[in-house]
Amino acid sequence: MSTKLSLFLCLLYMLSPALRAQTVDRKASTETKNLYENLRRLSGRAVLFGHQDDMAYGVGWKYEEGRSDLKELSGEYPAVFGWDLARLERNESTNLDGVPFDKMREYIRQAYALGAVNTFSWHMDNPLNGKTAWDTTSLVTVKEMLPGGQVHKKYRDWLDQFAAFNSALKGNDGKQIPILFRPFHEHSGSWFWWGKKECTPAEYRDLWRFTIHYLRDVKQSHNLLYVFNPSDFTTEAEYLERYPGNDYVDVLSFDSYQYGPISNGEAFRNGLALKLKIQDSLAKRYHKISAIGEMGYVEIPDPNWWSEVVWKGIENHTPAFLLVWRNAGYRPQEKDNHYYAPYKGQNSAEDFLKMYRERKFLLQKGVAFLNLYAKPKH
Ligand code: BMA
Repeated sequence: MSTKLSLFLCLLYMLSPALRAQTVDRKASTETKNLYENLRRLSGRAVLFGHQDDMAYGVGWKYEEGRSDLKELSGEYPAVFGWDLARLERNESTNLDGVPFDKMREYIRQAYALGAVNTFSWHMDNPLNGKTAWDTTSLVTVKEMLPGGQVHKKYRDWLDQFAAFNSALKGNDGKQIPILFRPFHEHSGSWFWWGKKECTPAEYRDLWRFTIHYLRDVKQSHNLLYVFNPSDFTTEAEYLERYPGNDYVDVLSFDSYQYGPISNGEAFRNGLALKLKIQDSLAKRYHKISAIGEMGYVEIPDPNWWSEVVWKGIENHTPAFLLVWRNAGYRPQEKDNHYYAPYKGQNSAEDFLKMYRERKFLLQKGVAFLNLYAKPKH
């Protein structure tokens, strides 16, 4: 082999992982591309710990500057902050859980300034009948949102609203804040209008692709990484049933909750491990990030849940992050206690701290040190 040819092959080999692992948006901002590459490289080395609405409220408090249940327990904010955009499409000033969008914007800025990651879900209303995300009475909503459909224009208007909110998300450094966007989540279940029984796989994929095309190419939003997110699955084929293709997904994720008694922990742990095994192997093959979009056990009654159930389900796998759902606390309407992250004095708090101290879970200071928005170091 000539020296030139071997040099060329050598260069190609060195470049190929970077070339194969491209963001859905080739024009994504530098910070967005860096975040993607850093999360990819982190997989298997650390699990970033995330929490929905962390700065907004917790168990027994709401909108108190500087507070966070996780910070009061561990001294640190989470590494990943989840926010939900439902009601943005209604032009309302607060989201479905009462978080004012103005405040949300500030929290997102703060999280970015702290070096943490922001992710969006969107429990979007049913555009066909104006009911909520949980309305499953119509089997044609997704079809009617596609080009030529009855509510296609309405959907474009909603995406315009999304893009306007999103484009105002600028950091103190003047840069557009990168966001992991997880639309139409838990699609392998049938509790949202975009669910498994509510639309066909082809309709789901078309809606996904249209959404990306519109945000990326029409609205020129270049700060988004796209997160695919089924809930239950037990085989690779099931996982991929509604997969829109490698050109449309940056992060592979799923949602998984433990329900019922503590003794269900073993089944939950095994389920977690199986899902991660399937997803990690795809992520490796497709050069994507693997993550857990949502996870939790309401009220965390198991004092060893983090070490014995969650960590044991994860330890042989490579999710880059996990996110636990919101700490709403007591909900008068539902008359239940609704929280998923441990807080000071909570039943599982010591066990969580143990995992945190062993660096199994990384919180805000850990990610600040890694500098996820800068060019990857190694
Ligand atoms: C659910 C619950 C609801 C909430 C919704 C969207 O799991 O937490 O109370 O409205 O998520 O955040």
